[in-house]
Amino acid sequence: LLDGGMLFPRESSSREIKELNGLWDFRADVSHDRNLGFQQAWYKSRLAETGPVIDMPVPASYNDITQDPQLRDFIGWVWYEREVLVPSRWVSDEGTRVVLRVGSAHYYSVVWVNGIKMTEHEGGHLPFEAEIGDVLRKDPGVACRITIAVNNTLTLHTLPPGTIQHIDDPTRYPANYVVQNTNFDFFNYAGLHRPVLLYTTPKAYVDDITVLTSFADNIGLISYQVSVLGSLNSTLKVTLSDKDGHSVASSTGPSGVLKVMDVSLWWPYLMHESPGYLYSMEVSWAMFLVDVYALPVGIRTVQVTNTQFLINSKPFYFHGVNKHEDADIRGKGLDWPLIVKDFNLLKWLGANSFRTSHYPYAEEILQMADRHGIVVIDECPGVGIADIRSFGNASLSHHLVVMDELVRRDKNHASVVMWSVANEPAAEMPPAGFYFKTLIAHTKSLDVTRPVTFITASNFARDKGAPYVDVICVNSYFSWYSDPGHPEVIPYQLNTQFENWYRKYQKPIIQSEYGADVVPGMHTDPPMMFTEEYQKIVLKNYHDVFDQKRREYVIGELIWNFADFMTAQTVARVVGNKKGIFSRQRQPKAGAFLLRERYWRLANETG
Ligand code: BDP
Repeated sequence: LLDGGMLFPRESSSREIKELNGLWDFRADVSHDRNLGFQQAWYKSRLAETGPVIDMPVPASYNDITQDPQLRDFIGWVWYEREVLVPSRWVSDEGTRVVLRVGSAHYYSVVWVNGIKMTEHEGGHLPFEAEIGDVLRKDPGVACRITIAVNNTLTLHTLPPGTIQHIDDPTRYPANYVVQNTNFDFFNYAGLHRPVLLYTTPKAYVDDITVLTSFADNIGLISYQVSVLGSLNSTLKVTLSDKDGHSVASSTGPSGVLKVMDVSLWWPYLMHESPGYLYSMEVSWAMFLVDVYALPVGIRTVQVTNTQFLINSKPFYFHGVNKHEDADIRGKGLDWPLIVKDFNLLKWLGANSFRTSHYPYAEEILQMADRHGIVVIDECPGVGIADIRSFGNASLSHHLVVMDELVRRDKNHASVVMWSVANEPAAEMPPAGFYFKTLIAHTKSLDVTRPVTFITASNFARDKGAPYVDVICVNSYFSWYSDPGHPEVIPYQLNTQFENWYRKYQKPIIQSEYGADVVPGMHTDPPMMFTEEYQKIVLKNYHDVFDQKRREYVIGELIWNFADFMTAQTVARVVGNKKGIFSRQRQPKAGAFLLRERYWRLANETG
């Protein structure tokens, strides 16, 4: 297990936050071996003193911010720097911890403060922190200069994996160049993707909280565990308040059970008139001047039978979407207007769920899902594990750490009902059996309450990971990647797909991807690939089979994809993947209206 918790930074009477979003100085290290920044120790003085800098917004991917093709496709280290004035009381008071937190930086990062290395972190999509108070105290009065070097290079042992190819054939190319090959279908956006901030806590502080929730009749139960760091000779208090701020249960000590009479359960929004109910669990001390942290908690249960997915003991049918963190200009940078727009579109659509394909999304998005009662399948960045070397020990150990980090970050979200440890791995390869057995067992040891799955596109008879999942999640693209132009094959092939998987495993099945590309505004009759009509007929043919099978053991359908998104440039992509039912700018295609009608009908029938 990892050292320490990763609670979302929240203000309280004992904690302050200073956001560092906005403009940072930026330079890509374009030197031949991409290592000049380290050789010249660019972190030692202001970045502007060692070379030219440009403005770079944070949070955002850097790729689409300038007109420079070299920066869009850059591979290697880029350097960010920002000077901050820290309130003097943070520095003068020895009793204050000052923590620097990076919401996510893709892919590998090194962080310095005033030229002193604070931390490094591997992996985009998940937060990391460093306590910087001691460094600030060395030189009080001096501005706090934060330098973050970020490298987007993917190798066989990163998650997701990739390979670097050196193109250096003088008979064909005027100059050498390097390509990042990947086995996933989205642009490898990079940079400081989520908020960077400073926050304070007292010296003795709440480091982590874990809640497990259940209920019996009308009594809700929250069994909690609080870890406190820094010594404190005082009793820890835990108080649970309802939405109106009334205290409804309390306890003392670092672990215990809160009993909530007449509980308001957390429900998905189509299953209840007051969905997404969250209590506030405040952890504090009897003494003055100690730490206070309030965690939102939804009380609900999740279970899987061999034909059903149950939330609060009621069958739940996933009618939802797969998404991406992706938009014009900001790439994968967190963007509130986009987040709120997307939730509005989910509700317009009648979607009750989404999968965080193919990496953990920002915590801010999961908090929205909690509050709005949208169900989430939380996926780690295990996408495109296809090379046999990526099933080796180095890769597996890193994958286990990523699951540690993911569960540590997301364990308390009521909206998260299942973990997905990978998307479309080469699960038929011999080492896949051991790999997924280990990975899934590890994830279950981290969280005993949620089912675990990975998303497969392998043959049912040869998939070596499927024996270990709780829910079978299958992607298929009948009449697209196979039998292109023949939507009439779908009923037969899809029925066979479901029957094969169910006969072999007797586990509930989610169609975790299906879809077709549409260039918005392209029309033909009879329908041809890439037209609005073709997407509609593909969807319709899939839906007919879902309607038969959902009465048996199919427990969900997630369209690929919610919106168009950017990919690498290939012959199969017309400025990105166009399988969205919304365009990248979030305008509906014909398929969105079809899906909307269906999802609202399903909402009335199944919730
Ligand atoms: C699936 C992948 C997804 C792709 C999709 C597609 O899981 O990431 O974008 O195919 O090709 O296999 O559109």
